[in-house]
Amino acid sequence: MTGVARLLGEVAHIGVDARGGYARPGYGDADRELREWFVGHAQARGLDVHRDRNGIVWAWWRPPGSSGPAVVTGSHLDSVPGGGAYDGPLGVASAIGAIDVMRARGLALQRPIAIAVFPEEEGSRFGLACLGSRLLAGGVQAERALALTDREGDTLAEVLRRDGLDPRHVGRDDETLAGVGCFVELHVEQGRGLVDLGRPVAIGSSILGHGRWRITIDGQGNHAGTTRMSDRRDPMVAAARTVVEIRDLARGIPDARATVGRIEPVPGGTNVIASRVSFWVDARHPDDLVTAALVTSIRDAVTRVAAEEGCAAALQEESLSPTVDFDHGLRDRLRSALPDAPELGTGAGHDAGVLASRIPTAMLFVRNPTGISHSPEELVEDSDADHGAVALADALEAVAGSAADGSI
Ligand code: HGY
Ligand code: MN
Ligand code: MN
Repeated sequence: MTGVARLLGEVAHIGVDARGGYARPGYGDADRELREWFVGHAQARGLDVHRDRNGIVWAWWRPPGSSGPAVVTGSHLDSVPGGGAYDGPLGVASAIGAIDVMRARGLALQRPIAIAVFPEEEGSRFGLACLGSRLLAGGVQAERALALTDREGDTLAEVLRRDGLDPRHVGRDDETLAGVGCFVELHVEQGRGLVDLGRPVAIGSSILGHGRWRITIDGQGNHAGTTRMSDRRDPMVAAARTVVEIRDLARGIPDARATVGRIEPVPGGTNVIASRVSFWVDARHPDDLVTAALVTSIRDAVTRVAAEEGCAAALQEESLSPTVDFDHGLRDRLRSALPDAPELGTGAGHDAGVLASRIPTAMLFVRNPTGISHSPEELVEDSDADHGAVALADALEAVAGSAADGSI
């Protein structure tokens, strides 16, 4: 009905991860192919498309008579390693579908509408979540961002240059933000809330504060066969013990989450005692002070365990996003447009969460029958994808059309 499933079907072959799901790191070939797919559809609809100095792609629809700051929707196209088909692309495809629905309704909107596609939302390549929206909003200093490196050791500056952007121009962009009245992001639900409620679409209420910390443990690299167990200073053992302690610490704090999903031994040989092990902790809690306290406990634990194993440990913050309560006025407008939609919080971060520090933002979530995300098992039924795009059209119309009183 809205064509969202068909749109997603057009990109299903892009960036397939041989291990299952998708591997679409920011600024990579798959990301670029997806971006071109989006630009093609936007231009085919006569939208005015441009890519800003932070690499965000904007597609503008300025209906006759519309003026003032835009009502913006959109999401991201990059994925985590082994990611699902909907985390990000559903929001972009639904934005295209919503504009098709609104055009078919022949609406006379007061405000222009834009679709924004943000790069490197997952932070899978450079470690900093929501890199594009963070640069736009001034949530990260340009020089810190440009010095970030990927697993190949390429800096963001080098990657941006190869991608046709000038690193000297990245950073906070108040001029672009001045043209944005609000941002409404549609996203696949990354949980079972809507499944349990038996509803297709929800309005977002909040985002759990979350951060990422890199832990490095240094020991003594050596031979697996000639080194007696009593003579070892094995960082892999210290890391393994710490991972279990992190799990136990998080289990002991209601609503806390802590995850170690990535671990990198050096040199990583089967018959080699590692000299160094790096691993990353993703910690989250509704109260930012509790997150901070959990990280302090983790720091203490890894320092103690490393010392017991004859190793040395360091913990470094790589990304931090505070808990976000979405703009109440905007949420009320969405609630008036979608009276049957329940409200749900999310434990997942989003560009809408980062932009909330600068402009009113809101989210819509679409039912995911498996409730699983950041995995190939992430799912949205075609009929729910249609519900989502129509709900997004209703929401955008309520905000853009109701702006006649000048308030957004
Ligand atoms: O990690 C997150 O919460 C989001 O999917 N980037
Ligand atoms: Mn994600
Ligand atoms: Mn996402």
